[in-house]
Amino acid sequence: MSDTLKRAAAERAAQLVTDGMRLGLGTGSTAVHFVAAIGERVRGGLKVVGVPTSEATREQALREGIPLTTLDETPDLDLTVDGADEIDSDLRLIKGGGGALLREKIVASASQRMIVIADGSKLVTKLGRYPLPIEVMPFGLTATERAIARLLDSLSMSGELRLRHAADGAPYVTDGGHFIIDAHLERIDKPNVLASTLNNIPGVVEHGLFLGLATGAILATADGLVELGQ
Ligand code: ABF
Repeated sequence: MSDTLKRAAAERAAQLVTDGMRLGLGTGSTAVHFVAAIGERVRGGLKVVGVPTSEATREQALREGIPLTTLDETPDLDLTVDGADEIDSDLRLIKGGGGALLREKIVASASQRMIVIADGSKLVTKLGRYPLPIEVMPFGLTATERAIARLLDSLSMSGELRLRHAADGAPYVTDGGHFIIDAHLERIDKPNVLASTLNNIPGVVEHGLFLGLATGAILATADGLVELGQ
């Protein structure tokens, strides 16, 4: 059921793509359907170029025959379509459960529009139940983790910080060669304050709070598609 909903949202987003668009191609099990739908349209004659947000998406896009570019060649994108782990009614997001948050944020920031595609279960009234991914430098890991804990304390927030591990038990390593600390916060009352202060910690590379980046969302529910923004 959930995969059917993800596909429905992705296929609706693919209909918004027109000839000549420079696309950001998202990552994750919902974005996979978007990349597949764009691949099908490209094979039918659609002319677009895409910037993938992960190595996994790059490989899929190549298999689909989607022409790829980079942000160095094409620094301004028209539209990014990507999934999310949580979205609120103000289009604020938690992303990074799939580990690609850094490239996802760089690509979304280079895009005029960003549309989130998800099944309706991702819509929340308050962000934070989903653990917030924080991408950190391996160098100084423990010091960075302590700095994050001190910051949370100063914001009167509590929650466990857990280093993400891969299936083989080793620390999970992102496409950029960094680690991820998942912050189990349960609720984030002031996302703007948390986002900006996290970015002030030197060992923090990026975090999964995407604020002011999404311009629209397509959420698939059992009752049909819900579209927010544009
Ligand atoms: C990417 O994939 C990530 O930012 C997010 O963690 C995940 C979305 O999950 P799903 O696989 O459910 O689409 O968009």
